[in-house]
Amino acid sequence: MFGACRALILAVVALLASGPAMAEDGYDLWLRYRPLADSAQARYRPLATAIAAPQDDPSIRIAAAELHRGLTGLLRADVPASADAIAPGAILLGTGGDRRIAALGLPLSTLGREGYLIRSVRVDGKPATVIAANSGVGVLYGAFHLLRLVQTGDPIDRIDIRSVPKVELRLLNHWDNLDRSVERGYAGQSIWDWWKLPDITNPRYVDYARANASIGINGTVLNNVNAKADSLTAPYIAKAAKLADIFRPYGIRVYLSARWSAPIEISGLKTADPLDPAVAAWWKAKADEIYAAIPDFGGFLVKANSEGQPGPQDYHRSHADGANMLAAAVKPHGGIVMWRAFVYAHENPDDRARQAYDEFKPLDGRFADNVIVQVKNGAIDFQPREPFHPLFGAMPKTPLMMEFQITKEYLGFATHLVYLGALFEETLASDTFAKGKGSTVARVIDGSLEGHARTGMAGVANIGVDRNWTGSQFDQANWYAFGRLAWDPEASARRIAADWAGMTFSTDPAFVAPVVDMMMRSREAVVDYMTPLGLHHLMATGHHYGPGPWVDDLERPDWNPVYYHRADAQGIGFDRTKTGSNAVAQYAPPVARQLGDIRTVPERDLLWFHHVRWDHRMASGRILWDELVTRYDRGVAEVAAMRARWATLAPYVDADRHADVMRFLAVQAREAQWWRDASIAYFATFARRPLPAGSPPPAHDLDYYKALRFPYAPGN
Ligand code: GCW
Repeated sequence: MFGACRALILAVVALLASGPAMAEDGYDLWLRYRPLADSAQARYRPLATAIAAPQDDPSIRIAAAELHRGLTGLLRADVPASADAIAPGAILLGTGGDRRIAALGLPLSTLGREGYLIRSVRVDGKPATVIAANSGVGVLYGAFHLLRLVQTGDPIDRIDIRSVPKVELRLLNHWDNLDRSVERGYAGQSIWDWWKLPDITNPRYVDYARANASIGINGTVLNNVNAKADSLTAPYIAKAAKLADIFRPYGIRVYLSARWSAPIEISGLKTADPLDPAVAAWWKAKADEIYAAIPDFGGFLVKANSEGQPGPQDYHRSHADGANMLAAAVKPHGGIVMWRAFVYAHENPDDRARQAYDEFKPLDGRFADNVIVQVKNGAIDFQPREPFHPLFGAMPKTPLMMEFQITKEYLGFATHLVYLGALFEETLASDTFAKGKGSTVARVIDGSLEGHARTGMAGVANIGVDRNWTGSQFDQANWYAFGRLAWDPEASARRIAADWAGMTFSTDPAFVAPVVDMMMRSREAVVDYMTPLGLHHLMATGHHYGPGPWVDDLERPDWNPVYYHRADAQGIGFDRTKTGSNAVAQYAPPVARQLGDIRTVPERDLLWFHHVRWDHRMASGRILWDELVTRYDRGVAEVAAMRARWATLAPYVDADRHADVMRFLAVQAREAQWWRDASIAYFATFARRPLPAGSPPPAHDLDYYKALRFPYAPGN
């Protein structure tokens, strides 16, 4: 009895002595503000003695409060915020309208509404740091930038930073339903408690806004693109308005997904034909109603005539007819319409990868000027790897915005550690050759290639009510990286990972270097153990979690994995060249030539574009079958290496989060093996060749993998 009691006391003492002062569960994200090392505190303190900020702008008040909170935590010193006199080492916030800022003669005119300057200056003869912008929100962004520098140990003396977002709309898309379920969400229920809104609000809404503002996200689509008409009824508009009120000072606008058939469902109209004047009048009145409640409402996001959703084609009208009618309704209020290009129909026998291009390309130039077409990064659907969508660069007269998926529907949900910064960067850096070399997707998205002022990037959110927000510690990095890349699509994913790891765990280089390396490799690992060499869409039915390359019995051909891999006795892969679907011809000629030739296509895209013989000789000298198996093995080995590496990093991370990540990696290791074994067991039935030397046989026979069922996996 005494022994047990003593052991308990010792355990408690050990716990108190070891870990940091506060328990870490991931809730604080990258805004933890735990004390820096003593030497760093000493370095920064003279440069952050006080915060001088005008009190009349709500965003600047928030910026000052955040700096106070952050610096007080990081420097273990009270850094007071006031509107008053400048002390040496003060941080001065303000816009050009502010007398003290105006006196500094800073070049604010080129910053736009959201850009900012951070500079070391002298005010009244005293050294100070100024954060200046043309709006309070610009100042808020600058404050978060300064905090990031302190968090990651970057110098802030003699500072001279100018930052302007390259993309106008930097949005999260929540696939959140009104009953709080989240389509393809793996971090618990929706954070929007629609039932209690607008009367009762959750403090999380504020922390959500802080986190988003810290990475420059300036808009949020609150509801699923598979929308319910109810979101557009008066009670739900009032709920959305409450959220908009909370988000406004953080620079975040609210948008809604609109269900095409809402006029029929809400008001009993006979039709939703976009050219019917009664329908147009209904949407105009609806827009007026929304703007009366939410004066800065951003506009609508629409999924139409896709996967069973209603749309203008139900009335033999085009996507442009539909988008333009809605655009006219929001135009007087300055609103926009984001019209998704994710369309495909099983009635259409064409290669699914071709369909969005075939549908939208002819509409180039036919969209109203407040419409922006939202295109997924690849032509199929958020796979571990896809070549860039052929629409990028192919619709020069139409602004196109990027849609990435932050939630990892096809990359192991929140369970697998996969850093998507590498995926986002790969797509953005891809060269469309639309206007010659250097016509990158990033330049289509930021408008510079085709001269569009309206630009945007959307990320399907991975946020839920889980304590750590995103379902796992490392999935926070994907939210973070999305925001940073939306601000600057040419930023480095590696650099962003380093910032995130430093702020989230530890800035010790002995920690950051191996973690960033692990993050950067993690994306290739998932490609290897799920869909190597250009394979895609091989997941089991419904939940999209585990492997199901054998699935061939779904009602729509283009939902079956066999449609995509086309394995047979000769070889494997989807022929998208001239001899096949010729989807490759949708790319600009230099790209089409490269991808369409088996000798020049990058191996990473080989089976996306070609049906390749099992004995085809690969760059490694191995035949295709051996290379495929080798890649699967490599993916499994990489996860083992990630586990081993993370285990060595315990000294740098609080025990709770370290153990949490360790447990997730154990699941990932088991499941990487499952993907590898099931896929190899299945493809071997076509290849009919031995495994390469040293590659172990699958743990079970194919029937075992085929019989596995997961009826309650999220998203089923
Ligand atoms: O990938 C598919 C998802 C659907 C999603 C759809 C889309 C919102 O499996 O759940 O529906 O994409 O992007 O519209």
